[in-house]
Amino acid sequence: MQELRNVPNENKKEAGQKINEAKQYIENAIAEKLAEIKEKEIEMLINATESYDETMPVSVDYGSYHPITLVQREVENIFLSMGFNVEDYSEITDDYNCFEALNIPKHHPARDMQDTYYLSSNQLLKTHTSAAQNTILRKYKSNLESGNPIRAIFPGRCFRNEKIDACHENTFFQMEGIMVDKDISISNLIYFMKTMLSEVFQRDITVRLRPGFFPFVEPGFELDIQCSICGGKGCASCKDSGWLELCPCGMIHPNVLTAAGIDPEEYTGFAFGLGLTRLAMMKYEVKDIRLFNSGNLKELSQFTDVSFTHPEESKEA
Ligand code: FA5
Repeated sequence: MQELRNVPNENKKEAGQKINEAKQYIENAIAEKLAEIKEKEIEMLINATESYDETMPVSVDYGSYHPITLVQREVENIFLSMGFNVEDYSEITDDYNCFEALNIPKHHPARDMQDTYYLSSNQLLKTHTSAAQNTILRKYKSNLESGNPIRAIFPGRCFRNEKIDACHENTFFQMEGIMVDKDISISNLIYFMKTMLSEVFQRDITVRLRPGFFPFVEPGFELDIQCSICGGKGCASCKDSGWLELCPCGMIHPNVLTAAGIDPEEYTGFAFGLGLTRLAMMKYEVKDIRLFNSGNLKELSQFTDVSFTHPEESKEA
């Protein structure tokens, strides 16, 4: 076809027809051969003497941890060693916990950035792990009365109506952390963030802290990590900025403490919302966040050093 332009004009029509005929002939021959092969395959399967017994134990590796599970456990262990409780929280919440208890009243513009699935009876799929703050603060409020701090982390899956790209998913994981006591300050917050990041990465990483607005903290910060895919030069994974928003944080707003029945005159605290999926991206240098929900076992299983074998096989071993 490419050579057709070199054929003299008067012969072009005839040459074009002949090429098309030849193309058609080859395509038909391939289709016929494929059909023949398929038929033979089916025949072989029908006549096979060997049969597949699905009750037999499998002899290959059985599976592996998902990279988000790996990084989640790592962060959990770091905070456990610093006296934090690990809390679980449902994926379905309500308007009060997801927004109102967090100083985001109805019609507040901050809601526009976190659209989600609304279910019946005023329930919704949680848009951020902050949705558990009120519940956890109430659960551990008695700690304060007995002179102990509240220290908790709560990982979880979040859902948002997002324009999906290399660093945004509609379903992703965050890990929230809170600490409340007398005299908790921004220095405490920075200490915990630094400790967590240096333990997770075990290498030098560049982060930056800048002011950020979240109605449930005052002051609020954005903690960004320099993109480990491009080393800060700018690429698709960081939307060409060289930085990735990783862990917004700040001092818990007095209204949030009050909503949980804690006196903000007496106690202060910090909160952070770590993007776990993005942390896994940066730690394992995964270029595209969509890999995590893809079910691509070949790629997802490469980060773990633990693989499962079938229970029967491990018994034999
Ligand atoms: C929040 O969700 C706040 N609740 C965080 C917070 C908690 C602030 C406590 C202050 C105090 P944000 O929408 O920026 O903030 O999300 C937090 C992190 O989650 C982001 O920095 C990012 O790492 C991750 N994240 C957010 N949206 C997505 C998404 N669509 N895909 C993947 N990760 C996301």
